[in-house]
Amino acid sequence: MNAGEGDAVEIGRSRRPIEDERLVQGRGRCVSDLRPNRLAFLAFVRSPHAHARIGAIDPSRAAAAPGVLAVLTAADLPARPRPPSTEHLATVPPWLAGDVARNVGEPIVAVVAETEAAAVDATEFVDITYEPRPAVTDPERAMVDGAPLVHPELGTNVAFRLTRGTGDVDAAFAGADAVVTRRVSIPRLAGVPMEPLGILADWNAADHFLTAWCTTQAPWRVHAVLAETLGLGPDQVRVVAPDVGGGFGVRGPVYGEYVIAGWASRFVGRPVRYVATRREDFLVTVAARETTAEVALAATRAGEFLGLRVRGATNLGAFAGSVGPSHRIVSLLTGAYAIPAADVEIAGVYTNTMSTGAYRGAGRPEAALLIETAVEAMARELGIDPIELRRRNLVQPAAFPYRNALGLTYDTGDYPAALDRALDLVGYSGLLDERDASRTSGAPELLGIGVACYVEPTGGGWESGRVRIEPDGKITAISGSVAQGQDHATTFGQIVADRLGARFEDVTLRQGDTADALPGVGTFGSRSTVLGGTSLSLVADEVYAKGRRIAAHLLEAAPEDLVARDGRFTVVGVADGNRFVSWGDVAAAARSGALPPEISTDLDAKTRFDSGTEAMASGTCVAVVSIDPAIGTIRLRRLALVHDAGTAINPRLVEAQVHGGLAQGAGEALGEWLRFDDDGQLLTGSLMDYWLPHADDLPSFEHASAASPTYLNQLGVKGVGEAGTVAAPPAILAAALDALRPLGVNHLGLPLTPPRIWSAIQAAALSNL
Ligand code: MCN
Repeated sequence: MNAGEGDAVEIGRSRRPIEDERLVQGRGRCVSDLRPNRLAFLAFVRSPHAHARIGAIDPSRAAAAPGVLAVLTAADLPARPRPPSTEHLATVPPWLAGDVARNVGEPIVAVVAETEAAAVDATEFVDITYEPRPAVTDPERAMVDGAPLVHPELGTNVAFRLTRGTGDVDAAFAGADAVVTRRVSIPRLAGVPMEPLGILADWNAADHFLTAWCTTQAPWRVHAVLAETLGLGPDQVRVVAPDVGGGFGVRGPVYGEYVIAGWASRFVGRPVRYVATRREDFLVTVAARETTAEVALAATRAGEFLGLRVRGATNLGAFAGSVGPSHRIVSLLTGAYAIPAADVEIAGVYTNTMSTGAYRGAGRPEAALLIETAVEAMARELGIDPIELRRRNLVQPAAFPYRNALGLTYDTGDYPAALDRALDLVGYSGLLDERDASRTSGAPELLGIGVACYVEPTGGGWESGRVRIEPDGKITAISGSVAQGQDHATTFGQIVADRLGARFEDVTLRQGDTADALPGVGTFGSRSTVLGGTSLSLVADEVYAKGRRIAAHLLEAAPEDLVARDGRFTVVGVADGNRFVSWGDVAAAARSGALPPEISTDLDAKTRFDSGTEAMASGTCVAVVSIDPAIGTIRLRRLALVHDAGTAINPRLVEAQVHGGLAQGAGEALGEWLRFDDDGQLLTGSLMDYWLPHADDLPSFEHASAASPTYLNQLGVKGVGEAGTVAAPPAILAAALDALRPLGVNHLGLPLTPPRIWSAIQAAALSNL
């Protein structure tokens, strides 16, 4: 028996993360810390127009500018291959725009120079003539006949209409006692990782080999695209994700800037680095959310949900190679509730804005906001307490595995228990008294309490893992996952140590480097613990079994009688403290050549794990806000989350993830908003204009666990990375509506900026006259 099977020492332990000290002290190595000899720099001329025909491009003045090594246009690069996608979904951006620019910021010319300043200066000398064309930035307007077409050859701006549903929805609505309908607009967001987009590409002409270090969550994706575009074999490219200052989903795509840097490095025969400025990062990095939908919910008088109908449109920006987060939205719209019939549709629409994609939650927050808004509205309509209404409709523990009306399977959970736990955590009845007092005492601020229940599918696809016992008995674990701050070295080290019965200190994790020759997928979608963790656990078990066989031979015992703990194999029930062999002894024996041939000496194993079905994490969030009705300001007083991550490998890190997610969710609710004017110019393209929450905008978060281990993997783990971003916006919105209830405000949109709140209060006052 290894320690991982029933006698866990590390799993469940709140270890301090081993990577944080280095990162917090600024000793990380990010792309911009890398300065090889003869480093050259890349800068881009980007479209100033949201939509324009590009006329003549004259790079001659730029090419002659001091320090300039090369000026590249679309004509110098190979065409970008279209993904094998269907219908209107094969519109990947060209590496550099050739004849048409489709959004502000689209790269048109790349300049390589001796210094960063020389490269940026030279971009000013590129002469381009543009014929501006009408642009469209709003997806609903883009769907109207006669709207400017982003890709005229498609004849429409609608890239897809994604539908899901089962059950007789018409009958459900016809037979309902109550129907509520709400229009919900989810603002466009930016991911804003601390480190802007960056790449350093280094072509070695002698070896015909390209090495690229980049800010990616998926080095193997970048590897594939670089190899294909540069016409290189897989063994001629190495991609490394060094320390990456935040990914949040928006570092998942393969950005054209990566490819151009690789191309430029080969062209000038020098290492070439590109690091976006913050303003460029706002223009280039995929944006997210921006979905508007009408949601209708039908229920009986007693509050039993009967049916759900949703029609919505999401802004794809100028290009889309897949349906992106929309596939999540359409499968999650029934949320944590048992709704027997549903009929939903989300249209993906092209506009002249930068492309959108996955950002922490990626479809889960959109779905949660839509269903929770409808649930709140229904509670008001029926006059039923919103918590009681939720309780009556939550998927019950006995129903698992549960298949929702949109075709998604939920594995395990106890949603009512999580709800109760969350209410306990905040001392709900006391809070109600405080809220009621704020309504009657003439206090300057109104208090509001909001609750949201959510589900978070985690761990889709496959991931790889490899475990190797080194000659000295130390352990190397290699994962296809790659952390950008999630502390995988700690968590995965804990898993491997337990499964091998080894010391945590003896395990080293390697990840993020394709030179490790372990093809992997990457880190996003709260997948790494479920898939990366489980694959390491499985291979550690395999290595353990081989190691134990060797140890048994050395100890002259039966393998089944051995146990490994703290790096040593001992015979169960034998008190002799000297009768043990360490992993070092096992490794030495394996190399000695002295073992009988029937004993395997290969202490190195790798595997891929695919759980088939995603593990459904879930939970409940409670928010408390206060609003000054005189000026519309809102203050987030409390934010509490009870999350079910199944088995928590490291409860401290689960909580850390919850905190990060809640902060980003609070940002979405309270102020974040990426906005364009009608001409497609970005209005909030700097940190002076794009509001992000500061520490003093946020309360001290509260968190508790509700563990329902999954049967989908041997560790029982579910993910947690996105929980807070899914849960916080609807809870905060519900709290704001609760605060304003005495003033007759029935509907509010995100973000909850003071002018919007104030306007809603004024509108309610006018309609109550
Ligand atoms: N964990 C655990 N036990 C579990 C589940 C998770 O101990 N049962 C802990 C582990 O420390 C694990 C971490 O929580 O390392 C996150 O686990 P998981 O939910 O599997 O998520 P991933 O590791 O796949 O990380 C992705 C997730 C996502 S989708 C976004 S977006 C996000 C997030 O992580 N981006 C982040 N958290 C982030 N945190 C930082 N600092 N930076 C980002 O870019």
